[in-house]
Amino acid sequence: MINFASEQLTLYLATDPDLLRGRDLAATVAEAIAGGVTMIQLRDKRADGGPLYDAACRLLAVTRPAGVPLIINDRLDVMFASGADGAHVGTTDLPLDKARELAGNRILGYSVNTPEDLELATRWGADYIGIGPAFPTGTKPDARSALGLDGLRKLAAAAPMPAVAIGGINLGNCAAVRACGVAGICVISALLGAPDTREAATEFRRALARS
Ligand code: 3NM
Repeated sequence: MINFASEQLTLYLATDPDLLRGRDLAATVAEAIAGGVTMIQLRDKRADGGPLYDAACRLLAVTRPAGVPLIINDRLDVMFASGADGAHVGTTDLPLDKARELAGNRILGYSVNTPEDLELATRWGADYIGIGPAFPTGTKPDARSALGLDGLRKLAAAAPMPAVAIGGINLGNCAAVRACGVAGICVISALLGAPDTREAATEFRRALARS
């Protein structure tokens, strides 16, 4: 198990099976890490437990040697079974208080869109929060309303724990997002939709280093 440090949030990749274009998930994640991704979330809302467990084990074979934490979206059972480093829950997933109780000292993230979400994240001790969507996104059909840079800045300033911004983040806006006071950015389509994931990750790290 990998301990949590806020620098691990710098460039956070969440996976999406619909963006793989036939590529192998673990190989793609390895490319992302080679390019500078610092944290991985296995996110597949439609997968059954068995395939998700298999995917988590395959990803751990890549993330562990690199010292990059692997977080499982929603499924704490898959986190425990695979030995992954943590879980991320949203407002319609397993309740945060229960997730915290179960996760123990593993990393626990929570999705925040409102001050009420932040209050819950604080009360139940989320290790980090994902504030979003920052901008409109096509990747999450049920995403809540976009916060924009002002909304993002306000929630990040009020958060006692480190935050990543998520939703519609790309190379063009990542520096402005980072300047809102978040520890990092969480990206799906601008990494997995790019022709070359490694190159895209390298460009994100360069853009963030300049911000
Ligand atoms: N969660 P992309 S937005 C998975 O607001 C997810 O909590 C969000 O994908 C939230 O980088 C989102 O392609 C989708 O916009 C992010």
